[in-house]
Amino acid sequence: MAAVGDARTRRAAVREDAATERDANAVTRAAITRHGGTSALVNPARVDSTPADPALAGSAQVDAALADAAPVDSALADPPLADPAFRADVLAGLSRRPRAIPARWFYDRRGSELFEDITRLPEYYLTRTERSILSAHAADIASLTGPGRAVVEFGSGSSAKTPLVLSAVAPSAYVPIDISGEFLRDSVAELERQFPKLPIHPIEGDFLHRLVLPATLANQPRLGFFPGSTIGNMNAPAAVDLLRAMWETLGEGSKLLIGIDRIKPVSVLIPAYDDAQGVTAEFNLNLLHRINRELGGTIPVSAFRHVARWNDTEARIEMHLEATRDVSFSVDGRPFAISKGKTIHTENSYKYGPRDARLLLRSAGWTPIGEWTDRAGLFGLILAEARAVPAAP
Ligand code: SAH
Ligand code: AVI
Repeated sequence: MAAVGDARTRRAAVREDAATERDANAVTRAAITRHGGTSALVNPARVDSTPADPALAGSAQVDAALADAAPVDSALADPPLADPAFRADVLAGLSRRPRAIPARWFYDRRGSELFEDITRLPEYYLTRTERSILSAHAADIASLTGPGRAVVEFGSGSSAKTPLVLSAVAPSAYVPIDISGEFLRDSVAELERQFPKLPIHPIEGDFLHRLVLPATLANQPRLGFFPGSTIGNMNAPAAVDLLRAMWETLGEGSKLLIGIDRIKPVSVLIPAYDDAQGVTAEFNLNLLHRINRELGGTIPVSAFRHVARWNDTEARIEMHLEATRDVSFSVDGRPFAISKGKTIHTENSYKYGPRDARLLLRSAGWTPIGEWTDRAGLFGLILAEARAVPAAP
């Protein structure tokens, strides 16, 4: 079991665990619970690295990368230990065409802080709208869920909306799951102050992987909580896979309270993802800083700009980082080049109509039993139940 000390110790533990997993295909575990001894799955790293683009293998590019090396965070004498899954995703993502890096890597400590800043922006309607729906309908939600459930939150972040749910549903325990470990611990400390009698079992890990809930929750009914429209950051197959995995983790008869952002005019959507103060741009560009810091990258961050686009066919906001000039750099010693105008695709944020959202849930065995929205219909909050899929007629 990995001890949970400072960030460096934890990353080292995760790294060891990943090596163990590669060797023995074992599930790795660590605990970060204040209730002592309860185990929880921690970030079993994937090692599905894709080979580098052979077109970039020439020494001319290596020379260009060295010549172009800008003053970067990697100049730090003692860079933090890298998560092997982060390294694999970045190297594969920069090698494929179109270039794309999974959005979950936004969330180092700085990324989590920047996301919190985003939630307070006037243009970012999602957070305040969802919170207003939760406040207005907490009693209805509680009467449909019933008391005494263990609340399991996926991508809990600051847990800022959680008190609204915990106060309403009289939970038996709370299990926040997040990939952003330091931030998770700070959020838990704050919740412990607010709910001193509530058992809290945080899990630092990737909710896309198999999760094992603490054994003490074995016989407790569960309520999954997945707010913020984080489900929108996955494409439909990945979203269905995740919802199915949640079904398996939580079990038949469990409930899931999920926030899903709705399709709306582009004039509202674009500013929400490209705000006037440039906070979303900083959030997006922080991914490059993180690569430089943790993977020994030499990316000249100032040669990239934040781009947010609406893709109507796919019903999604896309975030990209666009090169404003031809750039060459290296990551983890591997050379890369990006021509002016080309982008790294960093995030999708899918938006759903109410029927699409319900269909998505049903596709994964979740039957909607309650639904709430705001007056303008900007955002949907759905309560669903894990039922065995009925036989088709
Ligand atoms: N639930 C909060 C935060 C949403 S931001 C809210 O509604 O405001 C998305 C959160 O999910 C971040 O805290 C991020 O660290 C976490 N996250 C993103 N991908 C994840 C993954 N694959 N596994 C675990 N946590 C993830
Ligand atoms: C976490 N997730 C739901 C946010 C979203 O709206 O897609 C992340 C985000 N990206 C840019 N702004 C906020």
